[in-house]
Amino acid sequence: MSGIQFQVMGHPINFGPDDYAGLSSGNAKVIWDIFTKKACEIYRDKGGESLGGSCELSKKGVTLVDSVITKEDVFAIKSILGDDPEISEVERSESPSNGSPYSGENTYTVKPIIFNVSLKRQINKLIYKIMSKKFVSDLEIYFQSFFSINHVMLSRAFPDPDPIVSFRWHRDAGPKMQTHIMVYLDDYETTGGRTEFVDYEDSLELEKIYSIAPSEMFRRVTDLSDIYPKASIIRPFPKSGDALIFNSTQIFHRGIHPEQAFRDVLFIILQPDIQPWSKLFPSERVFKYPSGTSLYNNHPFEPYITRV
Ligand SMILES: O=C(O)CCC(=O)C(=O)O
Ligand SMILES: [Fe+2]
Repeated sequence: MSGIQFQVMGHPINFGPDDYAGLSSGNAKVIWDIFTKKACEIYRDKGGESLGGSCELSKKGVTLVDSVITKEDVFAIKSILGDDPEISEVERSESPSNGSPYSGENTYTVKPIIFNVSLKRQINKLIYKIMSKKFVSDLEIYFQSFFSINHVMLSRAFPDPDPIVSFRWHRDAGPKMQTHIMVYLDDYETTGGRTEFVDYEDSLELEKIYSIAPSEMFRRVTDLSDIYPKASIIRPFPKSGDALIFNSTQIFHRGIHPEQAFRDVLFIILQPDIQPWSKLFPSERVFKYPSGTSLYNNHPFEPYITRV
């Protein structure tokens, strides 16, 4: 590791021998665990609050926050998106990765919306609104560290009688504290589209009997009642402008396709970081995903490395 220094805002980050061994291992999970640990240490050293564990998000792994943006904000973004499912910004997504029984089939009814300049501008504005002082401080207490926005996505889901991928029970690949904010841009009552969750405690039980690698999408199920009838499923009913916030790598979740109309959602993907989100935002980088299927692809220390 000689010749490489890690610095945050000019201050070196100190590592122990175990950390160096972990960093040299090339194992993304190990490297992310070290990064997360450092992020918590730095946050504590800066006098960050240490009340983690008390909020619903910390206890259950998911929470519904009402009205993180206003109806006017929703309207502003909807008027850029339009309501024609075939609008040019919307492209049919790739079929899921090769090897799944769905490869090549044209049945994948979720479309990532391609960001144009006005969408990017509007989303940046919305993110500043959502990230109020209180909202950020609550999230820091949950993370026990600073956090940053890894990327944002806009997706439009259509009715689909045979749900696949994110619409079957799963956990995402990625660092342990990876947390998604789903800002619903439609009322559940209008579309029927929503998202369901199994809380931390039950997710720990479920993983013992339903252990599926992120690549094994075809083994994912839509119904848990045979596998784990006791699971208490959390079923929020979001209105447009509400946000679902959840730990996507530790708790099981699945989308429910809309029935009547399409469901638009803005996703903001958060990961622990060693400096506040606003130091790394705005950035073109947040619009760059997907570059791969795993968020482990991003080396968390990379922005902080100084080669000497
Ligand atoms: O679209 C949905 O409701 C599910 C989203 C999901 O699986 C995720 O954000 O990781
Ligand atoms: Fe997911």
